[in-house]
Amino acid sequence: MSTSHPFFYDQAELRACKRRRTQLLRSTGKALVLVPAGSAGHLAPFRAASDFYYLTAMSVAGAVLVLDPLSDQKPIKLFMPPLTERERQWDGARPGLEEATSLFGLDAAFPRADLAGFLEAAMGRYTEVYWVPTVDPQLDYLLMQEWCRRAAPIAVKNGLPAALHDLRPALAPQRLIKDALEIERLRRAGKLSAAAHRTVIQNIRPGFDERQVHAAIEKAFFDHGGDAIAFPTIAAGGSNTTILHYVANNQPIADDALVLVDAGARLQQYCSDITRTFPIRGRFTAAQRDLYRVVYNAQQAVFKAARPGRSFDLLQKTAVKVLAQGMLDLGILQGTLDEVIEQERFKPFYMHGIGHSLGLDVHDPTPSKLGGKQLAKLEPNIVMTVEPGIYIPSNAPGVPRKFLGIGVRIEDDILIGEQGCEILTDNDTSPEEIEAMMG
Ligand SMILES: [Mn+2]
Repeated sequence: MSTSHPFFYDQAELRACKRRRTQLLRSTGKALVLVPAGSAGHLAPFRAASDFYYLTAMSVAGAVLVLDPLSDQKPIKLFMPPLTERERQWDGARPGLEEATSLFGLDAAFPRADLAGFLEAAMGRYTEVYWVPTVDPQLDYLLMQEWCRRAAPIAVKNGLPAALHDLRPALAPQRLIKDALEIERLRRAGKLSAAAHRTVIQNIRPGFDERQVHAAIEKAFFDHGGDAIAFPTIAAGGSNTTILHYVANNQPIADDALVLVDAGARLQQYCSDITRTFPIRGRFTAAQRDLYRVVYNAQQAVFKAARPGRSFDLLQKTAVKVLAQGMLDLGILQGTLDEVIEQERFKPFYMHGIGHSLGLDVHDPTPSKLGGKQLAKLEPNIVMTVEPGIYIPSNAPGVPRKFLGIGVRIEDDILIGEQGCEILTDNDTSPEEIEAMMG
């Protein structure tokens, strides 16, 4: 990996951003578009809001990208706080107004202080405005103020105010389908994160507690070239494996317990999301192995089903079928497969979706979640997680005792291709492979 310039990763990404802006302009047409980067917290590492980053490859707090298509000369504008000497001393260098145009290829850059005046003039020329709300409160305020000033009198006269749109549903379908640069980064993020998980599985020994597992996986991410963690690490032992979003990570782990690690590295802004479950002493108990194999089979079935044209819902149904049949075979559920599925009796033990879109965000925008077009069918170049699981609470009634307090999840990241799917996260996770890895 080479980082040729302190302000960006590579030229290809800057060219990709230009294509993304052009593509977005095709859907927003002759509307004004405002995309804020958001503001920085004190001493917290700053990550620009993903919609802003996707369109600029810049991470500058307080910046706002403006697509101003009715402006003949310089339609792609950036408003940003100018880089001061004080900031350079306290926080280090970052792109300034000059670099926004000379390096990042935007048409024009202005101090953030000019944004209010620009909006006052520009809002008179547009009947449609898209923006991303709640990222930059001052931008929300300026926009509302200007909208009220202009629209209120017109609304009173005509009953029709100018339209103000949330940009997110318009950009979400575009971000769902990854471009070549995004796929390349997601591949690398997936590969390094999978290698880090393997390192942890190979090195964890009985006696480790959850804090040490937590530290081990995050160290491994950095050792393998990751830039950051993509989301708070889940390092659970014993019955904590049955808690979906367990993040306390501070308990001892019994010698015969399972360990569940749900963690991923971020690489050049792009996320991976992997879960591995393994026995801390290197050998599954019979009950652990039985549950594990059901989850493993469910994931393999979903990999086979994942291809363009298949519905997202079908992946969920595929997983449920294998998980439910497996739990019937093990005596965890009773009845027929049809009954169990129709009455959703598997839900106390498998209560989440089979996966989610993955990209700049760990949960990348999915159009169905934003009120836009329902994601009915899979398409090439969607990257998503596949994460079936079974979680048997310690107090589950009517379940054979040996399964109580066992949770298993296996999560990998896939790229939908033309024919099927490519697994981005080296899925060497059969019970035999896990045991072999632990030696
Ligand atoms: Mn996930």
